[in-house]
Amino acid sequence: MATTGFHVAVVGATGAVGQQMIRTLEERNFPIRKLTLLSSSRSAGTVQKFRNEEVVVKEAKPESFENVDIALFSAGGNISKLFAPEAVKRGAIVIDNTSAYRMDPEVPLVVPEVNEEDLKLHNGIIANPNCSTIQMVVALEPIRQAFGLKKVIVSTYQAVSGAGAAAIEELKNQTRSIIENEGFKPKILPVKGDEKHYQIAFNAVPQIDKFVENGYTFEEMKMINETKKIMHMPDLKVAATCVRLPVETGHSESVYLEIEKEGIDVESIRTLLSSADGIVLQDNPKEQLYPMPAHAVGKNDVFVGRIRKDLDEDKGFHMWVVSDNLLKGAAWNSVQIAESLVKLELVK
Ligand code: NAP
Ligand code: 3JN
Repeated sequence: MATTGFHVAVVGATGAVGQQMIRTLEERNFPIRKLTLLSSSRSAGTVQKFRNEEVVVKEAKPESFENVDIALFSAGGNISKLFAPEAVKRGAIVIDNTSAYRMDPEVPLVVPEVNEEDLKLHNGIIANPNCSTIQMVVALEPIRQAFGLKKVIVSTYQAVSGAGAAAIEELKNQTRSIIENEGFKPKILPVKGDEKHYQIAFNAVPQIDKFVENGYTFEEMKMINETKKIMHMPDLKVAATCVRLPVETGHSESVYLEIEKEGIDVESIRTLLSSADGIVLQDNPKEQLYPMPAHAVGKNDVFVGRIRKDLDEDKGFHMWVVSDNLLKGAAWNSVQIAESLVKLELVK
């Protein structure tokens, strides 16, 4: 390990997101002098490779955060509630991937392409938004800046990796069982620990996270509330329907948006998005060019295509937005926040 740089801790290091965090820190060559990997007692003692060195995973405890500069959390909201204050008390800046602090007015909720400046307001904890929110706001922000934004209606097509390592196994095992004509019992999806579980292989399930009393799911309410907070638009009209598909990784979204300005054509939106930070435009119907999750896996960008003007509403547009939910939706956005903290000299 290097002798200069930061002491970074990853909480939930053995999970689907944590594994991507370790890989992303390595790929980005983030300045690290010490890496602490934390999990529950179940995975404590296992070994992870980082920069050709072996790092032993330890059980997360309050004292694990002594001398840590930056702690990346992705072990669920309860673990963040338990340990993030312990990390901050010991001088660390926490970048939290869970929903535990996202709507706390004292906690910035940050997507660097949209609201990097909000990092300056942090009090020790910075929240990473939900994966579905992140890719959508990256695509919306350049449009909002140029033409204003009035309304957003989104339907998502979400990959199983968003529900963790066990959900990926469930999709693979069910697919195999169905092809081999063997019986199977759904155990994890749509919500781990819930009463009912449904087949995900060769299916589409219109439930991600539990239901709220208003008939929406928590995932849908996260998209609605987080979008307003990140974009500083409390009055933005947002509606969401979130659906789980039998895709391993890569969330897709059909986004309908209404802008403020009149008379804008599709080409103007294409031009805008083609040079926007973090976006790759893939939009050429004649050549059947459009984004797809299988092509987005392993990439940090948000891919946008199928941009069309609504046939009835002059200010209405449709677009298709795809991104790797474990990277820009989670690990990369968190490491990007850490890079922004270094750039803005908010961590020393
Ligand atoms: P996962 O694959 O199930 O992994 C869970 C991780 O949490 C494992 O490393 C697990 O360690 C660890 N963990 C569990 N209990 C713990 C404890 N008591 N103390 C310390 N670590 C503990 O789940 P995942 O998909 O990586 O997601 C993890 C969390 O990240 C989610 O619950 C969610 O809050 C957040 N997340 C956010 C987004 C987003 O949209 N930004 C997307 C996905 C997930 P063991 O190996 O020891 O069990
Ligand atoms: O299901 C997905 O595609 C994204 C899931 C995210 C998630 C899963 C479990 C708990 C979250 C999240 O980040 O919103 C949480 C949570 O922390 O509430």
